[in-house]
Amino acid sequence: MSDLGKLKIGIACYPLVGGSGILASALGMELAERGHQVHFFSYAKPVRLQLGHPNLHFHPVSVSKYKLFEYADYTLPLAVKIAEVADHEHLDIIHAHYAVPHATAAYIAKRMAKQDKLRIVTTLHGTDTTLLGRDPNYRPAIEYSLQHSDVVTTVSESLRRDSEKVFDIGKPMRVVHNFFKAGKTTRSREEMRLELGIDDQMMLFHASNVRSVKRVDLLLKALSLCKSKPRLKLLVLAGDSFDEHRETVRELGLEDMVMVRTNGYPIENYIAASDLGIYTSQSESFCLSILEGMFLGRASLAFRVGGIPEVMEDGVSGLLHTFGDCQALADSIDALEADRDRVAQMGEAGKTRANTHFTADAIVPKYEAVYREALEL
Ligand code: GMT
Repeated sequence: MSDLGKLKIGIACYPLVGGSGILASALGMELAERGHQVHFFSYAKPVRLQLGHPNLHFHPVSVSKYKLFEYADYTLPLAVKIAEVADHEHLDIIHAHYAVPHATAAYIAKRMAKQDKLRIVTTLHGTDTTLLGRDPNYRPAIEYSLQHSDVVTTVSESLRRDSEKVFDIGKPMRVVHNFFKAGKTTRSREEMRLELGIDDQMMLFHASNVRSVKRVDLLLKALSLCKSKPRLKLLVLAGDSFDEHRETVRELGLEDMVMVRTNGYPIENYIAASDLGIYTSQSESFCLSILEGMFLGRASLAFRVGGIPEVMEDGVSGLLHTFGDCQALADSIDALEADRDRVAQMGEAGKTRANTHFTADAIVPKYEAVYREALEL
């Protein structure tokens, strides 16, 4: 740590279009702005990480593909890179975003590094608990890595409760909610809607990696049950291939309603062009996409799962329904299609809530406090 209390922080995360990598990137950029030295570790540059700030550094991790290995190993090269940089740069903290394999690599790195003051903070993001934490091939290794993290945080109360049921780590977990900082839109709403072929229809919006936990099948089913179908469009910003859902779109006769974009950047342009978010996940620790919508004044409809009720307030900044109740979701879409003023009111309420609770200025100091706590241990 420097005399001025600025830290040297390593961040290990996934580089893909996934909430944990997005949050880690945003956090790193904010920490750099606040005068800390931030070193990113990943196998590719995280998609939303904008390098260029003198305090931001990226250390790519190369994986060797030996013939003997049926599955290339990433954990060890990641640990080696973290240890090398920790020694060279005198890192204070390694912040592992998503336990597998980042927390394990951080622990190995700490044991290898010559500097004994290195502290590990691990943030659980969701499926590292809810999916991998229940997998007997992973659970003991995750638990061990969390036990050897100095501080463990989760992105919602709900995920903390779930994680404490799954893992016995011998210390309390801390909740630090996610944050978002909206960038400026680069194209107007009118221009975007023209390009998407939308006039005055209500444009529903869904952004996710469209994997099975997101239950895109239920999203499409709810859409098919709407009476206002001719006046609706759905835009899916898919972080992964949408191919496996195309058959369902055809079966339900939704071809004319559903638009899919796999490279939806900047996301702000698409959200601003839309009217209402829609999320049907069976499990969601936070749902960063709902928060992104809130910052741009867009309300969402969702199933009441995981941390979603901590992000948006039912009936105020959006509407929540019991998981799986596609008819209730469809009824809400119909009601809101007929009452655009209510959609706008909920959007404004969400924006106020987002700007009160989930800004970088509200959340980043909480991580800084966690780092200082870890260093005092
Ligand atoms: O499920 C995803 O969308 C990706 C995953 C990740 O870790 O990259 O998202 C998880 O972390 C996000 C950021 O903290 C949360 O907003 C998501 O709710 C969470 N996803 C799940 O728990 C399914």
